Amino acid sequence: MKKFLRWGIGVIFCLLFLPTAQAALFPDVLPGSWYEEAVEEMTREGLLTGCDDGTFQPMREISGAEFVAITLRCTGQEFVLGEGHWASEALYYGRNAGWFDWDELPFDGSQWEACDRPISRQLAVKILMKALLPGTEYDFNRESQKISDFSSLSGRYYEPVLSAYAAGIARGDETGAFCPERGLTRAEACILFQRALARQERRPGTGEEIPSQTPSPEEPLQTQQGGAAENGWLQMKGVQLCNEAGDPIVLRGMSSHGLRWYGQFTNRQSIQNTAAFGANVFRVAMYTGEGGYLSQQQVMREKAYATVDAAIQNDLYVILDWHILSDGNPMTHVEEAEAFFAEAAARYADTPNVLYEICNEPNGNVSWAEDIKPYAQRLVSAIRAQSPKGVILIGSPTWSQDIHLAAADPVDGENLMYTLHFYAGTHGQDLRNRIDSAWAAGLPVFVSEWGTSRADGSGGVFLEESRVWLDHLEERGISWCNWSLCDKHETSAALKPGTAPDREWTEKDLTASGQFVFSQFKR
Ligand code: IDC
Repeated sequence: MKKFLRWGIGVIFCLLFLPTAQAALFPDVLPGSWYEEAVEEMTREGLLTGCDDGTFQPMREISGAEFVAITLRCTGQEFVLGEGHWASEALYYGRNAGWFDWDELPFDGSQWEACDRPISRQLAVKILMKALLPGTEYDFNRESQKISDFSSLSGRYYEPVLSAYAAGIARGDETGAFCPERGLTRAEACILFQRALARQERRPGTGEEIPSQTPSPEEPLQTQQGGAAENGWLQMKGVQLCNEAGDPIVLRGMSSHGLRWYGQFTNRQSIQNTAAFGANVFRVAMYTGEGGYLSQQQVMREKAYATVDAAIQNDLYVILDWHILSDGNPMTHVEEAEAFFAEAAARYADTPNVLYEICNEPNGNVSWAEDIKPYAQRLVSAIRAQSPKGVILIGSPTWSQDIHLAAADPVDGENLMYTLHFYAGTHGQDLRNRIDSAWAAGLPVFVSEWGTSRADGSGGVFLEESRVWLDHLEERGISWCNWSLCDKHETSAALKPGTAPDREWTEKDLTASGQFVFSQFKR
C-alpha cells in the first residue's frame, strides 16, 4: 500500500505524458533561457508535459523511468500508463528492445526504486542512441579526443557516447568533460532529445542528407607497413604517426636486450632475421647505468652506432634508446645525454630511419614538471639543432606509465611522441585507459617497450593478455617494440637459449613469446 502510494504520488506529481491543454508554458521555465525553446517544442509535440502542479522542474535530475518513457514517445509509440509503476510498460519495452541492460536499470516487477533514481548521463545517451539513432557511425580517435574525461567512461558506453558526439548530440561542458556518472537535469534531457530528433529527420532518405562520417572503428585503420626506403621521413599528424607522404604508419618490431649483455643479437644477421619475419623497427637499448654507457662511453657508443647502421642496412626504422633504469632520474646525467644525442643526431641528420628515445623509464623519486619535462626540453633542443625532423620519444614517471602527466603538460616541439611501457602479466585495462585519455588530450603515444611476461621480465607467458593489448594498439594505429631480442633464460626473451646470432632463424629458434610476437609484426 505504501509502495502504491509512492507510485501514485509519482504519477500525480509528474504526469509527463498527458499533454496539457495549452502548449505554453511553465512558471518555472524562464523566458529566454537556453532550454525554453526545447521545452516548448517538445511540449507542443506532446512528447512531455509539466508536473501536476503546473511546473516543469527544469533543474531536477531526470529519473530513469522518465527518460525511458520520453524516449518511447519520441520513437512514435503510444505511452501506456503501467500497472505497479506508471512507466512499467515503457520500461519493459525498452529493455526488450535492448535500449539498456538488466543491470543498468534493474527492476523485477516489484522493485522500481532504481528506475526512479536519477539516470546517469552515459546511460541516458545509450538509451537515446539505441532507440533513436542506432548504427550512427563514428571515428574512435576523433570523437574520444573531444572528451577530456574520457578515461572515466566505462567501455560499455564507448559506442553510444562516441556516436552521440559524432552526431553532435552530446557535447560536454565548457571544460570538455562529459561527466559520465553524473545525472542530467530535465532541461538538459530536453536538449538531448531535441537534438536527436532533429538529427533523425536529417538522416539519409528523410530529406536533408548528412555527409557520411569517417569510418567506424570496426573498419580497420588503413596503415602502411614497410621500411624507410618506402616510407621516408616520419611525421606526426595529430596523434598518428605518419610516413613522409602523410599516410598513417605503424612500426612493429623488437627491442634489443642491453647491448652490453646481449649485443651479439644486434648484428646485421640478427636484425635481418627479425626483419624477415616482418618487423620494420628495431630498438637499440643502450643501458646507461648497470655498467653501460656511463661506465664505458666509447665502447657503448660504437656498439650503438654499429647496431643503428645494421638496422639501416636492413631498411628498418631504428630507435636509439638512452636506457635509464637504476639511474631513475634523467636529470642526473643530462649533460652526458645531451652530448651523446647531439653527436648521434648529427651523424644521422640525413637518415630518415632514426628515432631518438631520450629516457627509457624514469622511476623513483622523479617528477614530470621538475625533472623529466625540463630534461626533455633540453634534449629536444640538442637534437633539433642537428636533426630538424627526427621523431623524439619521451618517457614519463613510473617506468613510462604516467603519460597522463605528460598529456596535461606536454613538451614544446614538433614530431614528439610519448612512450608507454607495459608488461602483459602485470598491466591491464587501467593502463590501456590511460592511452585513450592521453589520446583524447592529443598526446601521441608510442609503445617502445612491452613484454609478454610480468614486469620483471619473467612469469607467464601471458599471450591472451598480450593479444588484448595488441588489439588495443592496433585499433589506434599505435607502434610498438617488444622486449627483448635475446636468448636469456627469462620468458620475455624471444630466442631459445643458445640460439646462434649469425645464421638464419626459423620458428624453432623462437620461444613461446618469440613465436607469438614475431607472428604479430604484420597485421
Ligand atoms: C630487464 C631484463 C633483465 C635484466 C633487468 C635489469 O629483462 O634480464 O636483468 O632488466 O637490467 C623494463 C626495463 C628493462 C627490463 C624489463 C623487464 O626497461 O630494462 O629488462 N622491464 O624487467 N621496464 C619494465 C620491465
